[in-house]
Amino acid sequence: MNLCRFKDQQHPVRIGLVLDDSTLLDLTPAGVLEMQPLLESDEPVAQLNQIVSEGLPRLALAEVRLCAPLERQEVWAAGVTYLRSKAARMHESDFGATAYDRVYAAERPELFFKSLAEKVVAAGEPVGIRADARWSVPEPELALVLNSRGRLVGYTIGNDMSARDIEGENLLYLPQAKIYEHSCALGPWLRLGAPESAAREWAIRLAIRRQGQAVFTGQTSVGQIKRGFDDLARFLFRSQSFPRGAVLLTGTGIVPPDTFTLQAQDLVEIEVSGIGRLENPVAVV
Ligand code: DO4
Ligand code: MG
Repeated sequence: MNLCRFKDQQHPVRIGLVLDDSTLLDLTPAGVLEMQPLLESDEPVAQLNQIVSEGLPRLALAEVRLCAPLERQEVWAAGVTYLRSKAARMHESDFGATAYDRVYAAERPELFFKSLAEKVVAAGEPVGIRADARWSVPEPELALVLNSRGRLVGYTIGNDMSARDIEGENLLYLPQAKIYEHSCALGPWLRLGAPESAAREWAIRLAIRRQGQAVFTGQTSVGQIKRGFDDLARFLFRSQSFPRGAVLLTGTGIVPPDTFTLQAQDLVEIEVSGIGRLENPVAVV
């Protein structure tokens, strides 16, 4: 089941169920005005199955604009959860290398704050590359949607945009490499009702297009993540509460070669086989 937030010219943001590639069901007449109460329920899929009835209006996906699939949750990110990410980061950073090596093996994961909900970019909106960076990459990541009790209730696709030269220069610059205007994209919708075992079978694919031509493609599998989702969620909720829930990016396993940097007007396409596709153009910020 795919739950989305959407908008058209006449109405404010509404909640819908994506039925297929071209149709969505508007849940407004059923009294669903926000995602949060559903995400707080123990059985959101069962609840949605009860709500969905023949009478709800069907809309063409092409005629609405999808909004980022979160409301007031903070967005956090895990790092160095794939061997590929560890290797790339050890290579980019001379005196930071051992930190990456250690965190990959340690019990405590790397977790960092990524974005406020209102700063998240939706499908189709530009993701940013910093004007003061010379090496910028997308990080295609599975995002866990956690409710206020830390329970995994769904997934979406995330792009943890990163300035690798700034990150590599000094570990203390990580917040500047990771948190800036338009540095976090989420979408296109939330996938509900898949257990971790199913999600671990999903493929993640990245394609970067420049003037219509693919200039980088890469692929990995969610199964390559070293840590369990419960483990990541438990650490995030240690000594910290999230009354509105949280979204947690799970790290990247696809890293373009060191000679590659994004440019303005590139198109970043991230596909997660169990969810869909998140596409964003690139702009300098
Ligand atoms: O420590 C650097 C960030 C790691 C990261 O974002 C990732 O592995 O995805
Ligand atoms: Mg990342």
